[in-house]
Amino acid sequence: MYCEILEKIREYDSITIFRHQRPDGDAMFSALALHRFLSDNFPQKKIKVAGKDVYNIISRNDRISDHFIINSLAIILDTSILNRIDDERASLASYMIKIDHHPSDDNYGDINQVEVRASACAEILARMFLSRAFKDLILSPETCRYLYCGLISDTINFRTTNVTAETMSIASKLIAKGDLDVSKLVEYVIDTDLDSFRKSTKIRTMTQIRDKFAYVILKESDLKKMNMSLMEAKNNIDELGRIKEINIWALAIENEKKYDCSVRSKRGYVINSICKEYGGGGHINAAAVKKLDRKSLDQFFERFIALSKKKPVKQN
Ligand SMILES: [Mn+2]
Repeated sequence: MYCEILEKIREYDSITIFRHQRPDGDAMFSALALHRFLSDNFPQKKIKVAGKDVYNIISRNDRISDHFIINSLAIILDTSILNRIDDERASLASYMIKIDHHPSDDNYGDINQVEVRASACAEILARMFLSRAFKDLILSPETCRYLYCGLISDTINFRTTNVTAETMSIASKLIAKGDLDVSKLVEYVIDTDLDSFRKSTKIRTMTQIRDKFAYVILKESDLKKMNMSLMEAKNNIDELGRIKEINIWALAIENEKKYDCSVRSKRGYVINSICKEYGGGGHINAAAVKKLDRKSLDQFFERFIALSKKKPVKQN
């Protein structure tokens, strides 16, 4: 598959890189890594990064004409479904390559490089760049740095259940090849500023516990009081993790009278199937739903309360 992707890259004079709406670190750093990699290796090609939304640490949203997209190869990163791409013009492109690690039935690409065992989209890109098919191409320290940032962003510095020996092996190669300062990059990507720290502290005090399920419901009025955006609030889901007694945790945020809810779980607690029933989706231990009314949210939570009391199932 990696050979086919490289063939397509060679074939096109212009390439547009896409990512999902409200990009997280994996989506943004993967886009930057791919942009850097392609620019280093194919300076004669025109490479653009599409997107409207921004990411808090670093962003790149190029101005791109319809004409450019129509004639370009589209590479879509970290985006499981077509209508989550942060520029609906992606489907205008003459050829689409999807590179993603989310389980999904939406094979919208002409090539679909979907590796659900990968901890991050950045892990897939790194594996591809390090693969035999790509061995004659330049992998610059900047590309390594972006990939490593994507990796630690999605895995919260290698804490999530989808981190594997392969993840660490790839991380190790990136550190060596890019001569990366690991502690500096953790500070850059993971550490919080004082303002966010204070807000997270407030959110933690709002935690409610039912059996082995922990959750916070943030109303629009709470966000207003804390002067917090929806996106900023969402990042706090991990604040509810790291509790030994808790197996599943969730953060619901009111948005236009409905609730968007992120859910996380420990290994052995399968939550994405429940999210799917409520119109959402995601990974086994990290999933989300959107636009639930209050009644559905309560029912949704009841499912996790029940599940949280059960013994974990085997999960590789
Ligand atoms: Mn990701």
